[in-house]
Amino acid sequence: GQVFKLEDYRPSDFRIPATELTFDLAPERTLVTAELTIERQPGVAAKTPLVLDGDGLTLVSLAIDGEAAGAASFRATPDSLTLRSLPAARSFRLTIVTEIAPAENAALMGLYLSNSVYCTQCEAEGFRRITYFLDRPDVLSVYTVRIEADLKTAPLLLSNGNPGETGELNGGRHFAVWHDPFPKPSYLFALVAGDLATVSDSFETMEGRKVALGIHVEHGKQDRTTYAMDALKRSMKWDEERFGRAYDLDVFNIVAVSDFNMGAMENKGLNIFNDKYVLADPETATDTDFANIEAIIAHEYFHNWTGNRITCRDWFQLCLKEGLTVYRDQEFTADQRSRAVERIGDVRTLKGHQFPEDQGPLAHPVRPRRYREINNFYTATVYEKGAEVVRMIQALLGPDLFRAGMDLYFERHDGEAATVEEFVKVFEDAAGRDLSQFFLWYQQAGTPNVTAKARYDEGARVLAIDIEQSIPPTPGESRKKVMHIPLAFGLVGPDGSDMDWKAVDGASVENGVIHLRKRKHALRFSGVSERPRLSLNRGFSAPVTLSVEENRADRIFLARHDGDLFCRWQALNTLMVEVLIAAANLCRDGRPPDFPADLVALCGDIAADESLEPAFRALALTLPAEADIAREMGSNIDPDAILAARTLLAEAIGSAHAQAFAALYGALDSKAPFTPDSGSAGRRALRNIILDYLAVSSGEASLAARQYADASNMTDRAAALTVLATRHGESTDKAEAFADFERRYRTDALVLDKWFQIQAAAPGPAAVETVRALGEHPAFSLTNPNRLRALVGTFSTANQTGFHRADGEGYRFFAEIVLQVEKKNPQVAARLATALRSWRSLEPGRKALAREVLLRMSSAENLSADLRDIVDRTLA
Ligand code: HT7
Ligand code: ZN
Repeated sequence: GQVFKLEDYRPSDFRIPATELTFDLAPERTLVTAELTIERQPGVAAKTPLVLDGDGLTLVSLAIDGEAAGAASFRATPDSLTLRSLPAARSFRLTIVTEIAPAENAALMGLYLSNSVYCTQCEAEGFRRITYFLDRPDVLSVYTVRIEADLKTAPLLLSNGNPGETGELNGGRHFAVWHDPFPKPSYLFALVAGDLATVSDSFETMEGRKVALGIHVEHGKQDRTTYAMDALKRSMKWDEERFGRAYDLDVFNIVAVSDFNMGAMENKGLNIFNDKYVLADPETATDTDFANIEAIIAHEYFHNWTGNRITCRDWFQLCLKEGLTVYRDQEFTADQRSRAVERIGDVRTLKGHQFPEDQGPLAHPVRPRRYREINNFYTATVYEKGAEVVRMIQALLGPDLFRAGMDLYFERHDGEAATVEEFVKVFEDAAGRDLSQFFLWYQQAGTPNVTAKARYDEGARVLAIDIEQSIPPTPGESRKKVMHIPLAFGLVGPDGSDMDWKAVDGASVENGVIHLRKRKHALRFSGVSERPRLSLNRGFSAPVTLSVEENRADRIFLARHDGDLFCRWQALNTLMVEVLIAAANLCRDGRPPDFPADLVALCGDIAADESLEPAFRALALTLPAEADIAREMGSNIDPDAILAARTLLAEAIGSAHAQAFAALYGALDSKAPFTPDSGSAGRRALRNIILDYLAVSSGEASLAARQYADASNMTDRAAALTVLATRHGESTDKAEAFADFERRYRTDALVLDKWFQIQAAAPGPAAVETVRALGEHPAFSLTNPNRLRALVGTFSTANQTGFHRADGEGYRFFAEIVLQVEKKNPQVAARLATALRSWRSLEPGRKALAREVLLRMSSAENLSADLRDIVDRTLA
């Protein structure tokens, strides 16, 4: 396959200032007429050929300036349309008619049918599956779209922009015209046609524009859109207040479809969503579902300015829109909910997804320099680490200069396709700062390691801190440059409050932040009245792996008293990981581990601490996941030993506090009607983690069974079912609850996904057989990405002992499925396959078995570019 390189970027020789599309929709044969106004760029020779992108297209006809093109004047293949003899005039019109079959499109890219609804997905390169075009993000065009379809089966006709003329046609057909005045790249084009129910609302912008809002869902699901609509209006308001950005069209539409490769898509004025991220009510959605809906609705809406009004010059700049927009949606959630809890959640996601990526064979910079398949670069590094880099810019500049930089970005680049250099330049210009060393965060892959050691000189009242950074090698980058790493910090005194200090080397310390710009720093702080505890990387100010040489007692102290709640959580989490690694090593040797009493006591105190919000307590009490423990171990991983250690620690904590936990469980029982607000969700989260401790320490299934039966909402019901699945192996309570859930929700695919998911995550060697059997369930489907992710995605990413079963059966089953899926939907198959990325960290037996299946996949016939790219890089 071809390798695309950042350094090879060249602007296009042609522009397409206007695009008029007519869709004559039919499932098996849709005709697409594209009338393109093409303009040669100044200085480009008239003999320069025009090469348009295609992907699997059939050309029906081609005309230039209204005249049918002679066969000798062009060459059409499924993948390109080349015109060699073009009119001498700078500007001319092309009329291209192509024929496509939406009903046959299982890749879910381009125009396809989802439950009889026509819909499109064009990012990154799906538009070329609809018509021949300059399908690259720096070619911006003004679109006018006419849709013709059957009136009965497709009464709703939507595209980007504002609505225009509509009317009836012969033969039971009708049409609608849409016009989007904002020039946009082809990846933001969208069309929807089908029979959907519409929920309407409105929003008045700060500029006085009255915007008609529509959410379109399957008939009968209208009541499940209340939360999404509310989240949309809150997002619109927040972007005005926080960033001064108002919406710019007369309508904003959201459509929910059930077959979708990712979460959602920010098409201009017409966001298309995976229905999982729109539909929610207390009976069918968990608190996590509500939170995801709020975040994704916000994320796609925020793209209107960061992605659509200012788009990317090329796909290497993907983080320009994605990292920035994730940062914006994280800030939105922090303002809507609890900032500390949101930050801890975001860091858990980063460490759980991005750190393993950055530390394995698929590592790449936030702005990659090369790719074979762009679909494989919608990664945690581009999105989540990309957001961390923006967060660091805001930390370096402070809120006011950051806002000034953002204002300058919108002012300078509105309507353009921009680069990461241009983005960073606005902050340099707004703040008068040099960010050239900082820019390495975009260019170098790998998670920096930072080590720190503090020494206190009582006589001199001086604290000395030695800090060192190193960045491990990553694929294709063996030598790393020294980065600019901002570490927020505090010195915590004996009473738990922050102490005063004075930096002796003022150059590296500014506003409570240590700026590492060299490999090694020896810092000194004077005027420190007593021996402090060092609270470092507060709020996770830099996405690094930090090891502070300190004694356990200091860490326990920080876990109890650090004024920075993120660091308090981090200290406790680090203590747990250390203890669990030691315990896993003992379990592996068949020796019983022992858990330190101070840590067990601390967990009880946190559970009982009413001064802490319940959501924080729930996060603190959540033991590091098996995969987190594995990542911290780094090598020679035996998932069975890790599971054993984790279960024993849960038992130890649960038994030590059995009475107090039972009382807390009772006290948190709410009879009030369900509300999805973060305070109520936090109380449910705490109660459900306590249920897990009570279950594992008592071995009694009755409590979880009762909660399952009495549950008045899906959060409590699913939590009880999870406890039954993970803590009560073969009980009849468990069997009955699972049977009941299936009966209740068998016709509701999104809810039944939870049933697939919970079973797929249940640990132990039998999981492979369970998952294999569930693959035969009538509600399961290999072609629906949500079903596939619920069952196979969960099994491979959230079931360490099942997937990594010692005999390799988990891997073999997984490879079978990936190869089947790949034939229809390569993009989803490739994403699933990344579950094997950390195979080199496994113990030798599993490592050899994992390598075997990777090699088997690699030698499969006709491997798609998507899967080939992932498998080759994973094995390299
Ligand atoms: N920008 C969107 C990415 C996306 C996507 C990419 C490739 C293939 C299918 C896709 N669906 C959505 C979503 C976002 O980040 O907002
Ligand atoms: Zn996005």
